[in-house]
Amino acid sequence: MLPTLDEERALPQVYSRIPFFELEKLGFNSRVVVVDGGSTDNTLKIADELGCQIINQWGEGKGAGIRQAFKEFKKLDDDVLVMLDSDGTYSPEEIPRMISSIPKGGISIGDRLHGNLGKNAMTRTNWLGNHLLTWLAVALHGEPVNDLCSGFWAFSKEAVSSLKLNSMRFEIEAEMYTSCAYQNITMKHVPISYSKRVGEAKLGSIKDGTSIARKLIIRRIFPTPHEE
Ligand SMILES: Nc1nc2c(ncn2[C@@H]2O[C@H](COP(=O)(O)OP(=O)(O)OP(=O)(O)O)[C@@H](O)[C@H]2O)c(=O)[nH]1
Ligand SMILES: [Mg+2]
Repeated sequence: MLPTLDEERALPQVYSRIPFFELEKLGFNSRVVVVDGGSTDNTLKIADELGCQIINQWGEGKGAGIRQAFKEFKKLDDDVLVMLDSDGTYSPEEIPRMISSIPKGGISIGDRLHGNLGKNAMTRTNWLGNHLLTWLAVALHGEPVNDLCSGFWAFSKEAVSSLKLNSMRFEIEAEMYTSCAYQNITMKHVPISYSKRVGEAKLGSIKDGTSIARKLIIRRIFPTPHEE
């Protein structure tokens, strides 16, 4: 699953790096689903030309899009779901390793902070923010996590069914972590590579960092959302 919002430059590169043949050798019959938050560039046209299935999300925000894609996934009988940002920061070549690291019924989370962090891949502000938010998550919720805001996750079918989420924007990953903590979903942390983004960032470090911290605090008081 590739969440997109105006990623016309990065999407073809990300798609072409997906190791379909290697996945097939591992026994997976894979396909690519693009969940789009209302791109106004050529993202949708490109996704269509590449043969991706497209989900046009209702509403805005990465969280809303991912939750909608989870709903669609739950209707199917697929074994595994892999999600990575479509901005060229993550390495699709690492998908097989992420999948083989999934614990039984659990989730593997790509860890950029103890992985191969490329030069200029993350701004200093984001580096600090990622460490602070990860620390805050563990301080509040107790479960170990190495890289709270990672955009590269691999889920077992059971884990997708158990997650309880209501995030609209970039708090979604933090809430996936808190849901793992409260729904007893096993997490495995897998060191991954992280590179400089292609195209414009949609996340505002301070504004979205604050929303993520707020979400972590809310989930300490109300561990699960009232309605999904
Ligand atoms: N479906 C959907 N995807 C979105 C939306 N907003 C952003 N995305 C995608 O979510 C991914 C993460 O967004 P980014 O802007 O890269 O944010 P980030 O990775 O947290 O921040 P940077 O480190 O600055 O790149 C990218 O693939 C975006 O295209 C949205 O509203 N809906
Ligand atoms: Mg990004």
